[in-house]
Amino acid sequence: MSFPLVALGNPLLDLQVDVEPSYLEKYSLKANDAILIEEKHLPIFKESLENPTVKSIAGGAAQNAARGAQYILPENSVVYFGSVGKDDYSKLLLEANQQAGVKSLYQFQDSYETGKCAALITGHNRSLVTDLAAANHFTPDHLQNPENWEFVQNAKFFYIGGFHLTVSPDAIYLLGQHAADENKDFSLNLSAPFIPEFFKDVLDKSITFANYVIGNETEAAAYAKSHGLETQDLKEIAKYIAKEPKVNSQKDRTVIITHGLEPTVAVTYSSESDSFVINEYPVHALESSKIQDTNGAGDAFAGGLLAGLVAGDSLESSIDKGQWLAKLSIQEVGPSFPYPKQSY
Ligand code: 26A
Repeated sequence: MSFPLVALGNPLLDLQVDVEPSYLEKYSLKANDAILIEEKHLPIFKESLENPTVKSIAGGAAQNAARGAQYILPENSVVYFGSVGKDDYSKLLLEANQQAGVKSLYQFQDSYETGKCAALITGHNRSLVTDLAAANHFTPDHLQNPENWEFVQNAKFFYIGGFHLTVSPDAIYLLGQHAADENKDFSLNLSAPFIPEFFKDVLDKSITFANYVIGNETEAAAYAKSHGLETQDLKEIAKYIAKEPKVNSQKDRTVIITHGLEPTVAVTYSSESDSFVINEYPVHALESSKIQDTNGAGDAFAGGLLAGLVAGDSLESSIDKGQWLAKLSIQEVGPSFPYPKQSY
C-alpha cells in the first residue's frame, strides 16, 4: 500500500543565522525555544536576511519529520499537508519535499506569504521565532477535498505537529476522529513548551485521539506545570499523559519523551490491564565537535521513530531509528539529512 503516513503541520522556510547571545538578549529570547513572533521581534527577519551567515532551508517541524520518515521508508510512503503562499519560498519547500520523496498536498493562499522561521543559532542551541503567515490559514475543508481525502482514507498512520494546534484544531480533530473510527494510529508531537502552556484545552482534546505522544523534557515540564502536576519526573509525567482519556479504546497509548543526551523515556498505558510498561532507551551520542547545529534534531527523532512504527517495528527499534536519524541530522545544516542516503 502506498502513502501509509499522513503528516499535518505548518510549512515554513527557515532563515538560519548564527548570532551572539547578546542578540537573543536584545529581543528577550531564550537560547533554546520556539515562539510565535510578536511585534517587538519584527526586525529579526530583515536582520536575518542581512546577516552574512544566513541560510534558507526547508523547515516546519512536521514537514521536517515527514522528510525524515521518508528518508528511511520505501518510496511513496509520506504525504504532507500544510498551507503556503504562492511564492518563491513555497517553491523551495516543494522542491525540498520532492527531493526527499514526500508528497506535498499544500493548500495555497492567494493573500498570504509562505511562513518563515528565524532559526537563531548560538553554539549548540537554537531559538526559533516564527511568522506563520499562510501556514496560519490552513482549513479542514482542504483535507475533505475528495482528491485529498483519498490519501487520508488510504493512510494507516497520522502525525500531527503540535505547532499546528495553534492553527486548525478542527483539522486535527477531523483526522483524529477518522483515525479512531478506523482504528488507525494517530501520533502527536508536543512541539514546544508554549503548546501545553497556552493551548492546554486543544492539546487535551487532541491527545484523546492519540496513541502516540512525542515530546522532550522541556515540553513535558511545561505540560506538568499547566496540568498542575506536582512532579518533575519525566516518567511520572509520561504516565499521566499516557493515562489521559482516549477515544479509541482498542489501542494503548505510548508517550515518548526525549531528554537531550539522557536516555529517552517511553511509557505505555494499557487500560485493559490498568498497567504501565516503562522503559528507557539510550541515545546515539555524537562527539560534540561533529555537531553542525541542533535545528530540527527533535523532528529528525520523530521522523525516524515514525518510520519504524509505520513499518511495524518494535517500539525499541523505532526509538533507535529516531536516535539514529537525529544523530545524522545534527551533522547537517538545519533540519536536513545527508545525501546520498545512509542506511540504518
Ligand atoms: C507555530 N510555530 C511556532 C511553528 C514553528 C515551527 N514549525 C511549525 N510551527 N516554530 C518553529 N518551527 C520549526 O521547527 C523546526 C525545528 O524543530 C522550524 O521551521 C524548524 O525547522
